[in-house]
Amino acid sequence: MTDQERFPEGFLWGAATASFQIEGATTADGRGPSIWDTFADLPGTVLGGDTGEPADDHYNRYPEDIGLMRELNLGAYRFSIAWPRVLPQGSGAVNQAGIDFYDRLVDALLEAGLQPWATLYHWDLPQTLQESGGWTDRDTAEHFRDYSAVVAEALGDRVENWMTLNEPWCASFLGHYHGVHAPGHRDSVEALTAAHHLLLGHGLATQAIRATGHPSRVGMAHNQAVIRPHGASAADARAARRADGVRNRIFTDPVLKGVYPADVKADLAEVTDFSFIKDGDLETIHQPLDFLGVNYYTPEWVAGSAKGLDPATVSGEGSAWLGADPEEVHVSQGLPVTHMGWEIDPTGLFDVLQRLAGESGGIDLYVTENGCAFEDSVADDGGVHDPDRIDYYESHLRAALEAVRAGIPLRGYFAWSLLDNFEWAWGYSRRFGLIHVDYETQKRVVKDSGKWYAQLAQTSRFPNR
Ligand code: IFM
Repeated sequence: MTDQERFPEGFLWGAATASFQIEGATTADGRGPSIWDTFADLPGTVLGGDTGEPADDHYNRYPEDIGLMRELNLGAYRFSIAWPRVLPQGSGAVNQAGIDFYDRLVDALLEAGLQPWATLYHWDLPQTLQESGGWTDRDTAEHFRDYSAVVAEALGDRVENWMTLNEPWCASFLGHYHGVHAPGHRDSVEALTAAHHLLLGHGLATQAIRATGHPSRVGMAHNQAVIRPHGASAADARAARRADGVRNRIFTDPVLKGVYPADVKADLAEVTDFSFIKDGDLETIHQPLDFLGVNYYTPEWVAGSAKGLDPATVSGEGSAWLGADPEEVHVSQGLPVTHMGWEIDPTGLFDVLQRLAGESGGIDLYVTENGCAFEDSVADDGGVHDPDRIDYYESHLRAALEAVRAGIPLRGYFAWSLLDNFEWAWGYSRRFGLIHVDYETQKRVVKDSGKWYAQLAQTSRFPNR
């Protein structure tokens, strides 16, 4: 193996999770309900009627989980803070017991030699705030700033790396347009309004973290979609431009450039007049960032119309993305898929890193999520043998290494996920972990992919297989 096969000195190896997906203990120690508790309780929203209980009972088992992180040789752990643990009503009275949990977690991580990387919003909005409109209500952005200030004040002496939002596209569009995530609404204007207020919240929270005076690096974790035209026609190119606008540039242009893209505003002129954007908002949103997180799983191919395509490959007719023309569709390419049905194409990871490196002006990039679900089970020998997941990780990490060699400032990689967990509308049926969790007994088993990742994290070289 040549040195070309080695990640650079100091490259950060981590794994990621999110509060609602792993913590369980949804009523412990004064935690208030979140929109995901409410949504999951509604019939037909989550596969199998699964809820945030028991998840991985990480709230009680975090010491064991940190032991496993050490076994995996991780240098960093990305987790999210549950807003309703800290402020059960979303604003107002702070629940000290909620802060205490994250205090204990952060202390234990540092003691184990792991850097804590905290995300402030990974979708568990306090239910009380939803009752006054949630992210469609401008005040929610200000409540998010206040909550961020409380957390950054409490943990900022030990947490240096902060992500304000995780995947604002999911929180706004899956939650308010497609209706498959909490709060489960289907309304274009709501979705666009929520997206703007999330971005405003990001800007305000960034200022609040910095105002604590603790040394901090602030970023955001984007699921920048890799949108590719299916064919060479002008209609496919137009569909790709439009989908890219509403999936990506509507988030990255305000954050990185302080503007909304003109073509997106024109495309959506019949949907909204954008009057939710107030004077000064774009300046607030456009805060200088210390890094950008990239969450990547799969590319998407789009076409201007389904005419002439195999119907079995086409999806999303009528509503492929917010603002899509009725004929515009997604087209699958027949590549191997994960248990999510997502096509596997590591070249998308290189492409997204290259693009964001160009757009973000040279700030550090981190892959803040990348990984795959497969149908794992514990074998008779007690192990979990998941060669497909190792293939997925290896191919994507080779793309990441190619990006590093091309001069892209990629500084680290967080596998999604540390543990099998609650995969939102798919409940516990989709397993993304490097560590298998038996939800009945809470027994953890490091999968073969976890052992493979542990070797990579130790040596920064691809293990022999
Ligand atoms: O599980 C999710 C995570 O919460 C956000 N990014 C995508 C993952 C896999 O779907």
